[in-house]
Amino acid sequence: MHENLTLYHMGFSRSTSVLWMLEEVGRPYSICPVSSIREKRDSSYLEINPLNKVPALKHNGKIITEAAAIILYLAEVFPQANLDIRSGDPRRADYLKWSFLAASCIGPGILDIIFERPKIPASSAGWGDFNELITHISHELSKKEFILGDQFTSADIILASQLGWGVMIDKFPKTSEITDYLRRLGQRPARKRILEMEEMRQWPK
Ligand SMILES: N[C@@H](CCC(=O)N[C@@H](CS)C(=O)NCC(=O)O)C(=O)O
Repeated sequence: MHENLTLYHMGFSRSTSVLWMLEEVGRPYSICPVSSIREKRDSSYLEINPLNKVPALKHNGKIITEAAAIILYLAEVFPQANLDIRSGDPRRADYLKWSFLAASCIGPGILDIIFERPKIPASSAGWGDFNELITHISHELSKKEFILGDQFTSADIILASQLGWGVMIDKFPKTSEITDYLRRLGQRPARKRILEMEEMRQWPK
């Protein structure tokens, strides 16, 4: 069956992670560019995403938003890409943990650093202490090639996309485990294509 996939995309943004996922999935897709300037953005985009945010994906007429949700969705609907960990697999718990932790804790933690927001008490921040979170991730990455072990999954796309923004910032607590992980993933043909398309020269080489 011919799949109809359109990504509403803004370069060098959260939708870059979905672009990477689409390249890994390997099905034909089209890109509908969305202006990064709100005033220049077509108001009809609000029908795609009432929150006026990218990315959004249209798949066979159905819209899905939220970068991490789109990535997990694509992994599930295209099982041939082997990027999903199905229900019943004992690795499923970690697959969900890393996907959600990356989107809901690492991403906002990085934004706090970028905008130099006052530090939230560890008891209130979803990630506790950000340095401890990075130490935990680095420890996990020191033991394996991908976040779930030997298999590259969409959890790596969600996690590495967030860490990739982090390492571009001076104040991010960069570790060799994270840099090595990003370097490894940067060797993937799909990731290489995205790095070129989006001119992401800061990705560790
Ligand atoms: N929670 C959303 C956040 C999306 C988001 O913040 N997108 C930014 C780009 S990185 C955006 O649309 N910025 C343009 C704007 O708000 O006008 C997701 O993870 O997909």
